Amino acid sequence: MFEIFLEKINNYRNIGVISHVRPDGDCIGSQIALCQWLEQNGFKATAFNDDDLPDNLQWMLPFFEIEKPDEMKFEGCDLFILVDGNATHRFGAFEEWHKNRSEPVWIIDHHPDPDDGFGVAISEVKASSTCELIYRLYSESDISLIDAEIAKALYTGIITDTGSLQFDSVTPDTVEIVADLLRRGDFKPNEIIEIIYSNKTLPQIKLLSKALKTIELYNDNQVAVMYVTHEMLGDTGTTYSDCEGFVSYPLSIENVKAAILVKDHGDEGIRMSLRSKSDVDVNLWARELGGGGHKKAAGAWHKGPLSDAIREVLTIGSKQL
Ligand SMILES: [Mn+2]
Repeated sequence: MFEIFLEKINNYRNIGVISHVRPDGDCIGSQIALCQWLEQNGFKATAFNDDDLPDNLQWMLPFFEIEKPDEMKFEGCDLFILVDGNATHRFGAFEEWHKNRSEPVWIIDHHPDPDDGFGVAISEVKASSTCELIYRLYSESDISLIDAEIAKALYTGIITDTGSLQFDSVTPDTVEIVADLLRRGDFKPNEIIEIIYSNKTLPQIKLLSKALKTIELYNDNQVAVMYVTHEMLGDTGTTYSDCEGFVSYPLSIENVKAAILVKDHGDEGIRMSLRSKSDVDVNLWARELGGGGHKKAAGAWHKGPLSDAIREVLTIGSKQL
C-alpha cells in the first residue's frame, strides 16, 4: 500500500502534516503517529491544525506539538501531507495559502471520492480509520518503531472512528491491529476509553435530556430526527461541541435505519449530522445538501430555518427508503 509513498518520500526533507479542522481522534492520532514516523526516519515534520484540540484529546499534545497555520512555517516545507480528509478545503488556512504555490500535496485518508490532483493519494475507503492506514505504514517499513505514544495515538483514532469497534468498517484485521497496539504500547483499553468518553459534564447531560425529547420518527419509523436549538444551549449553559455523540441515541432505536441530529447554529445556518446503521448511504443524502462524509456517517449545512432543513433532508432520504 505504501510502496510509492516510501520511495517518493525520500525526495523531501521538511514535511508539513495537516489534520482537518474541528479535529477528532482519528485525524489527531494519525497526524501524531505520522509525524513521529517521519522524525524517526530522518525527516523534519511540522504538524498544523487551525483549531484547538477538544478537551478529551488534549492528553496527546505532549506526544507531538501541533501548531497553528503560519505562512513562514508553511514556506519552510517542501511537501505537505493531509491526513483523514480528501479535499483541501477540509484543512483550513492551508487551502488559501497553497493556491499559488507549487509544493506537492499528498493525502492519507479513508473517505470516499477523493479530489484529484494529489501527488500521492493513499486513499482506502475500506479502512476503518486513517490510523489503521498509518499502522500499515509502520508495518510496511519497521513495525518495531511503534512505541507507547504512537500505539496510544493510533489506538485512539481507531476506537473513535469505529464507535469503539462497533461499526461495520471493523474487520478481523482492525481487531488484530488493536491487539498489537495494546501489546506494543503496554496499556489497557479502559485507560484511554475513560479519558475519551467518561468526561461528560452535568450541563451536557441536561442538554442531552432536552434533545432526547425532540426525537421524532419518519418514513415508517425508519428515520429518526433529533434537534438542538439555540435556546436549549442557553438554558443549559452549553455549546454546540457539547452535542458530540448525541446522534447515537436516535440511531439506537429499534428499526431505525438512519438518524439525523439537526443543530440550529443561528446566523451560520443549520448543521446536520447523519448516521446510518443499515445499507442506507447517508453520504448520498449529505452530498445532495452540499456536504459529505462516509456511507454511515456524514454531515451537511443547510441555510435554514430548522424546519426547512428537516423537511429537505427527509425528502432526500425518502428516495432511498
Ligand atoms: Mn477518520
